[in-house]
Amino acid sequence: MAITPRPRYFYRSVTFCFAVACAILCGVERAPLPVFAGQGVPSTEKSRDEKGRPNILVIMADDLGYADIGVHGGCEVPTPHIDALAKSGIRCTNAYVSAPYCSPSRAGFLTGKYQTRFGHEFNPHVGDEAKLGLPLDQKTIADALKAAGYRTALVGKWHQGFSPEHHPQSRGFDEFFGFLVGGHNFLLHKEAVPRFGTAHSHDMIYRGRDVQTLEGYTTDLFTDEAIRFTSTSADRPWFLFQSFNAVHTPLEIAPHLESRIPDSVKDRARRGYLSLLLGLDDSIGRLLAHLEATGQRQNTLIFFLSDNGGAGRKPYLAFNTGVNTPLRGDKGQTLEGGIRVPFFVSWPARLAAETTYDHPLIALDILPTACEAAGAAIPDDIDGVSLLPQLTKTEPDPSHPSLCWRFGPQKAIRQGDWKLVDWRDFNQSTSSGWELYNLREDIGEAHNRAMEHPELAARLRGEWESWNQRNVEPAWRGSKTEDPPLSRPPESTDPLPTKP
Ligand SMILES: [Ca+2]
Repeated sequence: MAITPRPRYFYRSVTFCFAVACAILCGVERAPLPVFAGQGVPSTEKSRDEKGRPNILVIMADDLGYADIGVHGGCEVPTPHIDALAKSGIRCTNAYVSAPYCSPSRAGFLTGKYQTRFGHEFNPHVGDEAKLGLPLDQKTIADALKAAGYRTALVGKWHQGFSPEHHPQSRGFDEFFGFLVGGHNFLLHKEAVPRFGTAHSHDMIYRGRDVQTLEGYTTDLFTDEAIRFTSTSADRPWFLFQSFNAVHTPLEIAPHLESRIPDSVKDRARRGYLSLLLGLDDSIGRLLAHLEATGQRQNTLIFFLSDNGGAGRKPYLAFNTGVNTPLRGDKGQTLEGGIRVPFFVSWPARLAAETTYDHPLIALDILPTACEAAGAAIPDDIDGVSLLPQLTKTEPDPSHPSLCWRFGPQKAIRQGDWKLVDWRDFNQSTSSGWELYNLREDIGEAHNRAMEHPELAARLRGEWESWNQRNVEPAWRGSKTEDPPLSRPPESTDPLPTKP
């Protein structure tokens, strides 16, 4: 459980020195911090409002393998900045997202609600993205913090709809720099012609609602933008959703990072993944060093997580080589590898460093936690709960009696150490049926205990069924790989059949 912390100033000093040293070693001079008119020398008072409210930063990685970061044992390339961020606060070891897939997971985080309650069960696929997206009657974390007086921005991936009504600036974000769909290439060329309609919507990066012509590396450009947004002098705190698309496909190898990938890694796809991971880690280091240098780090509440698990090496699971060991399964599955993610909470002014929180929590909790920290009203119709009471105690209590998932035919419920799960591979026509695992003893979900504990399995199934009563039919169907016929109602009653 919680580790007795050293004096906070110790970690502040270590973290700052480490961040500065790493920033120098990793070539921060390659992209110096921008200086804007009227800013002058960074002030330690910048972005602090009279009420002392924190800035709020959510750093989301995309399809990050659970085991690929140093703090979880990854060693193929170092991730010193992600690791330092974990150590600067609380590493949550049983943290989940509400879906094993990009768009529904993000819809859950953004609203604080199980996305199956409002039909956002699957990705809005490219052909339909012009009309589909986060349902317009839902409010986002940006809406809540904007209403409380925060400046709000989204940088990077949106994936919550393409239409003007679904645009981030229609959903609570004052500023937007990034792309609207589910993926994007990383190496940008000014001569490229923007085009929409492919899986990666190449070269469609927007500032606000205007397409940009850009050259560079998207991970770096998104970090430049984050630094710009958090450098703007203001008497109001800010909320930034820093939504990196690394380490999602395409697995492009950046020329400026390739020399840091070990020669021992021969597989080109894996080399591409590690290139994306190096770029992500460098960027997080640069952003955190900026917050430190501008006096904002202490009173910035930072969440770091991935939107779902690594995609492994299964081509039908958006192959990215991400490694989730010791967890079983990958992106797209309700096994632990799809839904349990790296998750850290760092707020040096309020939370102890070098600690862990081991009870189950879910990304739905970010919205109410941020609202409580900001003194903002917490919406009363959400499923997430504020984690502050747990994270600020030395003996935290469980925040949720149970957590539940539905993703097409796949289902799961976690209660204490036990998990009941019905999962499938995208290449299988049937799901597993209900299986029961004790995650404390069996984190790899290797030993199905359903036959040993039929009453427990039946009770958990009943609780999942009760939870499911509050869900609705999907507002649109997923692709036939993620949403196969076995989970669908008869075709004649299906209002939104999948596009061919
Ligand atoms: Ca994802």
